[in-house]
Amino acid sequence: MHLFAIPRSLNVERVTLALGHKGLPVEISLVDPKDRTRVRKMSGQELVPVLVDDDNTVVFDSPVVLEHLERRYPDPPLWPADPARRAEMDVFIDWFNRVWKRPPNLIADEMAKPEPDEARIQRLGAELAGSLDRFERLLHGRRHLFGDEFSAADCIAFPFLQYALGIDANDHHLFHEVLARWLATDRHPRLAEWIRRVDERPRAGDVAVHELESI
Ligand SMILES: N[C@@H](CCC(=O)N[C@@H](CS)C(=O)NCC(=O)O)C(=O)O
Repeated sequence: MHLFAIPRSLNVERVTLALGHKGLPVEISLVDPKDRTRVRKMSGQELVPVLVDDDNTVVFDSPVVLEHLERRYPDPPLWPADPARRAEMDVFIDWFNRVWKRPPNLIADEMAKPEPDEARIQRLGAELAGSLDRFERLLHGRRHLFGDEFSAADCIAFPFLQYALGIDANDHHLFHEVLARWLATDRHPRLAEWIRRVDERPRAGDVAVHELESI
């Protein structure tokens, strides 16, 4: 199995967490962020992660990659077996991607403008910061977002929410700086515990990394 990635991609981290959970070996190839030719040729689009499975099936878009892994390698699971619980998790994943991610994306877009609208940034930032209470409540009395077990919901949310506990000094990605600025908190102890817990999990990143030249 082969995973195409760029360094520090949060959507790639979703997949490496899922692969780590399932104990699946993968080779990771770092793509030059400025040259997407190979990714486009392989998948018909330019974004990573792109997974090429052992039978050469090509899958992209992180939630779709997670679903593919679950279908093909169901054990250990990332979704609940019960159809209703499973649908609830899908609703969460959809909300996270379509609703939760909007404010930080809009803030980053605004900040990249020559004259950013500071009032708009503040408004969106307050919305982003306000979302933390909801995650704190989701973790009430359970170890992960949808229960005691680690799940697809944790894979989807963790790479983004981890910035509530700070940012690596070498991470200068604007979107990540936006997350770190607005999510910083010392008032969400369950969330902080969850971030530390998930951060200890295995990720499929310790495997051979091939630089662009070698793929
Ligand atoms: N919906 C896609 C989004 C993928 C995406 O935005 N990937 C980013 C990296 S996290 C990317 O390739 N961005 C293009 C770039 O940075 O030039 C997913 O969840 O996989």
